[in-house]
Amino acid sequence: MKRLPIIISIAIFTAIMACSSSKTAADTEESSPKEALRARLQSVADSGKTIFGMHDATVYGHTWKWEEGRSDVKDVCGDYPGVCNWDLGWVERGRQVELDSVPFDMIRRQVAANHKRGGINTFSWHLHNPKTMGSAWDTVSCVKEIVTPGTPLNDTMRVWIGRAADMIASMKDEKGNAIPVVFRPWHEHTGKWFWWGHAEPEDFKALFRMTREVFDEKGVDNVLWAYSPDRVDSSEKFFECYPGDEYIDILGTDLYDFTPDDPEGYKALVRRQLGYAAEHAKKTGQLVALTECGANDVPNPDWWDQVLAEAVKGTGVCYLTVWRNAWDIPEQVYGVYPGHPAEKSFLRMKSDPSILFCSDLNNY
Ligand code: BMA
Repeated sequence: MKRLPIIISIAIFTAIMACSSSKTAADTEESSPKEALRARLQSVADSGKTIFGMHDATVYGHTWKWEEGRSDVKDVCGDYPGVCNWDLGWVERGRQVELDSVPFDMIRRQVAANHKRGGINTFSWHLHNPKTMGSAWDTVSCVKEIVTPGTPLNDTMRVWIGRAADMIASMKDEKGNAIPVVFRPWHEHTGKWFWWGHAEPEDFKALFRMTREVFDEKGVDNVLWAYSPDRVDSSEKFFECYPGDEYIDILGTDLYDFTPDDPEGYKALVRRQLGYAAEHAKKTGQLVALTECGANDVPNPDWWDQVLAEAVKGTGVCYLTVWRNAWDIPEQVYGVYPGHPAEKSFLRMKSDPSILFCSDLNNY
């Protein structure tokens, strides 16, 4: 074959490379909303920092409700949490409000508002027991039937998961683009308080895989998937019900502080359990998060900066999420509010450069 002059060869080669590299599958992947979210969380983890998050943070608080965009956290420190968690409970039955009475339309608006200001949105799901139509806390066993094809409960659950998928797919920005979110179904399965906590390990894995399958069938792809066992005493237990790396993007864990008189005990618990996740994530490149935590009523006035912020330092956790300041149950306080005895500690945590709030996320 006749040789082309060197300069023409270089030009052709460069043109081919430019063309093909702008269209590779990897590039398309990287520019998807989900991959953009993964990259942001990864860069937070790489910087050794942790985003502070809270459940239902901008729709109600300790003494108020349905003031969209208000936040007890912002009332105290002038900034929003960087992660807002929302719940899908009751979407499975086609309801317009979730189980704590937050309208799904309000959630949609607040997810978009949080996304617009640079915040990250996550979802949990306290869904009904499909066998009894009782609540998530109705522990009548049903998972084996759910994961057995051809059973009525399998059909029901496919419809229910489909409704969750549609709701998540409906999270859009003002231009109509999908907003990437973290979804954390079947949380705290190592505890015995939710019906899915009573499944055999293989059935639990099948339930998780089936959930992803339904999302995939519907083409819902704006989701990073999180796994979040409650406290366990070994790495084996942590991964006993794990559906597999291909199903999970974020290795999370839910750990509440029930021992306010023993701050060292809680810190050790958090570090030990996040260690199980981090050890695995080191091999796979997954993210690690403290997906739910809190101390009800925050009885230790130094808890935020001296216990929580200290517990996550050096663990590689990209975000932590505390539960709600319940509008309907005044004794349920997992965040802060103006005048709370631990307010000063919260402000000290806010000024810790390793704990990020919403406005810090513009750098990620
Ligand atoms: C629980 C409590 C309940 C609430 C549920 C779902 O931990 O806060 O009051 O209904 O979460 O948000």
